Amino acid sequence: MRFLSIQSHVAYGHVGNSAAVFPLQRIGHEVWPVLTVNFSNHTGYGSWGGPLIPADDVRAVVTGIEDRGVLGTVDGVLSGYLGGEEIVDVVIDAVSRVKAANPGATYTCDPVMGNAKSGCFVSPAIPPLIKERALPHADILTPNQFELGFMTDTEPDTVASTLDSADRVRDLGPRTVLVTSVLRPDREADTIEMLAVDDEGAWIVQTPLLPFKANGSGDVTSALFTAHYRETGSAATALERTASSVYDLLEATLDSGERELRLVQAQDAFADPRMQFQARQV
Ligand code: PXL
Repeated sequence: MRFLSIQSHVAYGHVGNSAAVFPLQRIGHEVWPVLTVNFSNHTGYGSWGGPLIPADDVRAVVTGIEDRGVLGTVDGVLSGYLGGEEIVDVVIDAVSRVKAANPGATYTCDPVMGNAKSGCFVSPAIPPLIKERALPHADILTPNQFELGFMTDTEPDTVASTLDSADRVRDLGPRTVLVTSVLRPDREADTIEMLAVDDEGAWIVQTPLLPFKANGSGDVTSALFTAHYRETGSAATALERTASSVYDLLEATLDSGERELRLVQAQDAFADPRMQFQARQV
């Protein structure tokens, strides 16, 4: 498949496209990265160099691809961390142009806003823009539990309330929702879950909770889930493959003692996931 991926680029480390592109390529997909920022490193370090790419420049890259006559061959558009506020409209415009050329193409929106631990880490203008403008165009949405709460004005915590919030957000556009970092109050100790819902049903997968947080893991998760879901049409299979790959990536990162994802070193986990976790229908 071919993905148009509109996300950050960082020179050092792995977030945004610098996290999503290689795993997609490693499992055999073509990726056309469109950059929204060109930073030295992710913002979790507290300082960085390099520019936000002006919205008009991002749009010009999409237009240049369109001028090659190839937009209709795109199977999916991905977006993640948006940088500037105007990028939202550039993404929506790209999605509209791709879908006009290929009605079967999907848009995966990873509504990057923040997480339960750090709170909101994007500009405060961004979350309402994602909710009001991007969400209605999304086919696949990949929020963490915190972002799902923001988009639905709910506070999902249990499996039941998370499913309820996922159904609410599905009424706003995306038929398929992957909720990451599900931390239900009655979970088994030292576990974390992901939950996927589509028109066929809902599934949950549990993995051991590793004692650290690596920036970019959500970007890898959203990309891999999209590719596996588009390839197999099964949310359960996509969930299992994604959990298997991302867990091994995180474990390799933890074992290395490095702060950045060990994306290259753990690459076999993308191409040949061990499938050590089973999804359960809920
Ligand atoms: O992982 C999301 C992300 C994307 N892009 C940039 C980031 C982050 C998170 O830290 O800093 C530039």
